[in-house]
Amino acid sequence: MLTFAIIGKTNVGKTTLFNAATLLNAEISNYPFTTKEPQGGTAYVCDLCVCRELGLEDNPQNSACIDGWRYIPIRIIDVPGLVKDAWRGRGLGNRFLSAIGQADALIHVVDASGSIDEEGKIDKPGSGNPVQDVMDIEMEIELWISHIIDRNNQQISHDIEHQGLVDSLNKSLTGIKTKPQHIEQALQNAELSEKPFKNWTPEDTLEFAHQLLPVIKPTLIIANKMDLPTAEENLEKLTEYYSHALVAACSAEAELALRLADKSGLIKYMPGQETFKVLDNDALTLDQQQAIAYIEQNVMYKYMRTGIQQALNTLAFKLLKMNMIYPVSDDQNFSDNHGNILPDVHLLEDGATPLDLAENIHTSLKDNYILAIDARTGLRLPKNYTLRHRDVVRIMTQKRQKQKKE
Ligand SMILES: Nc1nc2c(ncn2[C@@H]2O[C@H](COP(=O)(O)OP(=O)(O)OP(=O)(O)O)[C@@H](O)[C@H]2O)c(=O)[nH]1
Ligand SMILES: [Mg+2]
Repeated sequence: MLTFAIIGKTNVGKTTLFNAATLLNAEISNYPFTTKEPQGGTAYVCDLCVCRELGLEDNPQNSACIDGWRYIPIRIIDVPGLVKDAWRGRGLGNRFLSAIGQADALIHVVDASGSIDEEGKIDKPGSGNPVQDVMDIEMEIELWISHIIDRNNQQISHDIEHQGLVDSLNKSLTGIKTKPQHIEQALQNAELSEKPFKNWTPEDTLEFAHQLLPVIKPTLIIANKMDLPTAEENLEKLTEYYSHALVAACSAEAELALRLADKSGLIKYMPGQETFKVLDNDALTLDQQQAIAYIEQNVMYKYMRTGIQQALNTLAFKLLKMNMIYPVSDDQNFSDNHGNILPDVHLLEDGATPLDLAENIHTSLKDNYILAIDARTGLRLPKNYTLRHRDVVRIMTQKRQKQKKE
């Protein structure tokens, strides 16, 4: 399953965002280091479902369809707050850095209101430096990566003789999900492709880690706490400084409040939407009315939405270039063998073929693969066909063809 890790300094709102996205109740507080262990949960990415376009009433099995929007589960991990020198074991140590290694992409939360100091303690809004905060955390991860390389120096030097530099480095870094092409690209960007590994300086190793990080962990920066007045100026600074990256304006607390209010039946709110509807104004306490007015005024009118659902979608569809593919067993009825219409959606990377889809469903499907059919047109898809976002595909396997003949 696609996995996103939520990273950032302590007290920036990671757990609030995690709770909003998963509606679990991980402990939230304004003490530094409230979260002590990485914890995982299920969130969703969503896009328009094909059901309406095809005029079908669907019965989703591995995902959900709400008002014509298909929600696909992904895993998110709330990583405890990082501080300077975490890679050396400072703060809560570096043991949870490995949670970052498992992730396909990173959600880097920063307190855009500037309400935390260098150490992550709550301070006067506007006094912090969010641009520096992002840099500090990135530096920690890069130092951690270079530390892995340093630790494996002897092994890498030994392996190079048989496998070459790319494969040896890749072997030492598989724990953080590298691929040989990532290593090659980072070596090139760091201008280290030709330099013998034995001559690398500590600066070379760090530069390699710096180039590797964005390649292996596409990152979305979440400028959080946008509901606070001091955030707007910092958002501008963040977008300017990180012009090469995506910066999303969010209010995790507003999203959490809206989702909770929706869950308890006070309002109707669909994550990602620009509006919400109060169902029964009389049922709201004064506090609740004030909270809703605050969110309307400081988040919804200003930024159109809380930003959380868009952030998850942007990571999946734009940064990781995932496509939603609908496999079906019956291409006439767009259903599985039990008659469920458009039962499943699989997230596959851009460039994936029908054979990749078969493998993603089950390895046995890949082994018995014969051909794939585009369910919309009934036409056979070439083996090297590149699947497109929202394709509906029937995979035919050997066994099924034999059964057909009988
Ligand atoms: N105004 C405002 N406050 C927020 C927002 N998101 C989180 N907070 C507050 O920021 C404080 C820290 O939130 P947490 O979610 O516990 O932060 P964290 O990053 O998980 O902190 P650690 O686990 O200690 O690293 C809490 O007081 C939250 O209520 C937001 O969007 N707006
Ligand atoms: Mg936390």
